Amino acid sequence: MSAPGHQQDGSGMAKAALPLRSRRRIKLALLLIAAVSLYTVFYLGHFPTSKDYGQFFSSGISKEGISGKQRNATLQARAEEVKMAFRRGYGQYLRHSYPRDELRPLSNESIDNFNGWGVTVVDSIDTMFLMGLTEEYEHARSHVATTDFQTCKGGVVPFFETIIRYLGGLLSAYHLTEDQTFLSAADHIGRELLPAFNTTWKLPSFSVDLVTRTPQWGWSGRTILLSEAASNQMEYKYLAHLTGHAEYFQKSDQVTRFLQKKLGGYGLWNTMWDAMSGLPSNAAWSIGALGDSAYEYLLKAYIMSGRTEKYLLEIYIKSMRGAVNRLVYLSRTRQLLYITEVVEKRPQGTMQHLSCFFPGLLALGDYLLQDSDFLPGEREKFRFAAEGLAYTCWILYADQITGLGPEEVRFHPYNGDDDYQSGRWVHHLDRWKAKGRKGLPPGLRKPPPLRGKTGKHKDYDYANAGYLLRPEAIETMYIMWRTTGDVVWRERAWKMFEAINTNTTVDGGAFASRSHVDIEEKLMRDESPSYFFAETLKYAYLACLEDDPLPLDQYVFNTEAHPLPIFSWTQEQRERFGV
Ligand code: DMJ
Repeated sequence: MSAPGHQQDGSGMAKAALPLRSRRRIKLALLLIAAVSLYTVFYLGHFPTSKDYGQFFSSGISKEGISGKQRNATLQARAEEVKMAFRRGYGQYLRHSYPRDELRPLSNESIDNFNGWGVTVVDSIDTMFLMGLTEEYEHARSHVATTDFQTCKGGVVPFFETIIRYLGGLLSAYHLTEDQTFLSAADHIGRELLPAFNTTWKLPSFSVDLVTRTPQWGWSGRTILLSEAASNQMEYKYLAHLTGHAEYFQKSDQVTRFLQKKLGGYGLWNTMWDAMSGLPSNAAWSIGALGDSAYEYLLKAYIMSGRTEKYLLEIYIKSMRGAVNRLVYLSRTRQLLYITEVVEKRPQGTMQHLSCFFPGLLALGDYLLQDSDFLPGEREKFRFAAEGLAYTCWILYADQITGLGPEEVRFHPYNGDDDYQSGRWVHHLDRWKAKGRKGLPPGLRKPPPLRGKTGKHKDYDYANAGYLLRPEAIETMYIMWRTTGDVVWRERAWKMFEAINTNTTVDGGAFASRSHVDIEEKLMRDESPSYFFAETLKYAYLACLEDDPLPLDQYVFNTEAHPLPIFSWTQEQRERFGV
């Protein structure tokens, strides 16, 4: 009941009864509530609607706010911009370095770091084909037709890099164009690399001597590096399907059969193995360097060959369980979710750019697999991890002055000092569930970017502040968009491309790695890796296309972003290969 003589407003509040100070306080509180709601909508809650997002990031894209026609025009303009970037950078390579492997963009010199067979050309064929760059494509085709993929300086070629860049590139070029030139070259390279498997445990060696046809070893001595040994199934199995050569299937398959037996109780593999004893030679688990594509190929090879090798699915799920439970942590103040290397059971607190493929892999698994492939509750956990980690990969770009993502950061330990363990995400998630799932799950709160702030605020320091033109983050933005349908990921991919285009272009128009992502000064490195054309620009381009030319239920990308089609073994192949 109100005091007599006091007017009431619509809400029943007696205006006159409130002194000025109280009214100000109420106004302030309302403002605060409005601000908090906005913050929640944009950062903490589920993604903003496309409309909110369009306004907030002034991207000009908004499914609801702009007519389909305008949206198409914007996307087409973006695709054109990516294409121009490709032409410019690749043109510089052709001008200064062709037919050598890669351009040194600052000195305009060249380097033959991958056999001297023109890796930039072969790695880029499918990208130029998808972009409709006829002139560049015709030139690349004649390059393949006239290159001697048998001879190289020193006679020794690295196994893994030759597989993912050359073999992968040629196979996807063959699939897209049906030009026999590419398949013949792929078959030749595939055959020449087979001696790598002639080791005690049939695990491929670091490199192969093409003259003596013997396995050779690299910087790590007689050590098998996990990712390098286990990332050839997609290429060899597709080649086996195309050529009918059982050896391609069997040699590659026996690597994962070996690794299947060695999978530790936690679902993870050590990253280094002694080639003689067949035992681990370190105590490190990693989803970044030395580990990454070994895990990636489990799912992708399983899907690519028509889901026939069920054991791959089994290891994939076990290893994802291991990675999510053992390698994922929360940072101290911003509660960012990150995935780190664990050495002798001790989390290192670091996160590499290379690891940013991982949320995309989880999202792809979620998109392609069935409920029955996961343990109860596991699918949701993997989804949360994908979303939280993908957001961190985005934040690591959005936080920087250049808008580029650093090669490696070290997050601040959850509990101060060296206490990384207490930030183990799975424990926080379990507690959140036990307490009735109030609010957002830990690691999914999505704090805003902190551009221009110090490490203290950002909650991490740089372990390596360079941006090496790598694809993993934009790849994950792309996969998140295609698998969730949420355009916010596509917009993030576009922001990443814009930052790359602006901040890694050097005089003359080539692209170069950058030494520091968070300083204005353009300190560049004299390198322009082929994967930039094969992967980074391909994902940037695909993210601009409404009509997907490579639907994820029909294609899988190898670890160098070469799309390979999902196929079925013939009955005859099944019997002869022992599928
Ligand atoms: C690429 O060559 C491949 O993606 C590989 O699996 C890891 N690193 C580079 C790009 O960063």
